[in-house]
Formats: sequence, C-alpha cells, structure tokens
Amino acid sequence: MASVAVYPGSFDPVTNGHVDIIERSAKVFNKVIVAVLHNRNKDPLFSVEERVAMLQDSIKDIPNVEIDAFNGLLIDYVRHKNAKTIVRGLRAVSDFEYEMQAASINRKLDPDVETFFMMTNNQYSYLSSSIVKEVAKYEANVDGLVPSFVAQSLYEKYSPFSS
Ligand code: COD
Repeated sequence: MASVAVYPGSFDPVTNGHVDIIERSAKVFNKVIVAVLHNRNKDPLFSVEERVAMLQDSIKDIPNVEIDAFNGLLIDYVRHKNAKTIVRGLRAVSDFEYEMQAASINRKLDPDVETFFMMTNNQYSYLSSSIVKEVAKYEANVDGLVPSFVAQSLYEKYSPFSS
C-alpha cells in the first residue's frame, strides 16, 4: 500500500523551513499532500489561493507532492484523503507544547493516524512565517528565507503602491 502523508499548516506564507520539511518528507512517503488551512479566525496576509500558488511554485520540481486546501478538522481531511500520517516540523522546545496537544487530540479522534515529527534543519530553526512578514513589512531583505516567488509576492504586498 502506498504511504500517503498530509503536511498541514497555515503557510502564510511558505518559508524555506517549510520547503525543507516538504523535500525531506517526500523522500520518506510515497505521496505528500501539503494542506493549507482556510483559517477563518486568523487574519492571514495572503488568501488561500495565493498561499496555494506560492506552495505550488515552491515544490514544482518534486513529483510526489501535491498542494491542496482544507476546511474544518484536520483529522476529517486526513481520513478523506486515505492518509495515515500527519507530518509536522519541530523547531524549538516552544513548539513542543502545542504539537503534543495537537498530536494527542488527533490520536484521540483517530488512533489509526500517526503524527510524524521532523526536526528542523538547523539553518532554518529560527524561521517562521511571522518573522518573515515582520522583516518584509519593513522592506528588509527576505532573500534566503523564502523561495524567490514568495519574496516577490511579499514585496508586492507591502509595497506602498499595492492596493
Ligand atoms: N522548520 C521546520 N518546521 C517548520 C518551520 C521551520 N523553520 N516553520 C514552520 N514549521 C512547521 C511548523 O512547526 C508546523 O509543523 C508546519 O511547519 C506548519 O506551520 P504553520 O505555522 O504554517 O502552520 P500552523 O502550525 O499554524 O498549522 C496549524 C494547523 C492548520 C495544522 C492546525 O491549526 C489545524 O490542524 N487546524 C484545523 C482544525 C483542527 O483540526 N484542530 C485540531 C488539531 S490542532
């Protein structure tokens, strides 16, 4: 049976830390579905469509990865996709508390679905979507932190001439 994993997140926007987790998990699983949450309570900078497009451009050279979006409970989406694994990235100890809570509730909701944690690559351990937005907002250089298409999208979003 082919192994299918779901890598869920907000990806607002995708960073090089996310891309690294996608590349490495694509070597472990037959297929990886990167799933963007329509986060209704948060106020994302990028629309779901924009986040999906940025992810698509970032992973275009990896054949066994697909990009999708989902609403509602993650576990329902995972079951709907016939996946058995949720991939999550871990940076610092500060990630652990939330991740343990999420993995525990997901396991309670479906004991057949495992959460697979992948340690961040050291060079991206400080990287988050929020920090990247903060840097871009003040028009500092985000090259090397995000894929080039994302850097361009950030500059356009924060440009004084954008609508
Ligand atoms: N290096 C390695 N990993 C990283 C890095 C980095 N530099 N940056 C981020 N990551 C990892 C994160 O740790 C996370 O695992 C993943 O990449 C995605 O990160 P984000 O920040 O884009 O996404 P989150 O953490 O906001 O996503 C949260 C979900 C959308 C998965 C969660 O809210 C969810 O499942 N919501 C649906 C409702 C639900 O089912 N709730 C119950 C379970 S929580």
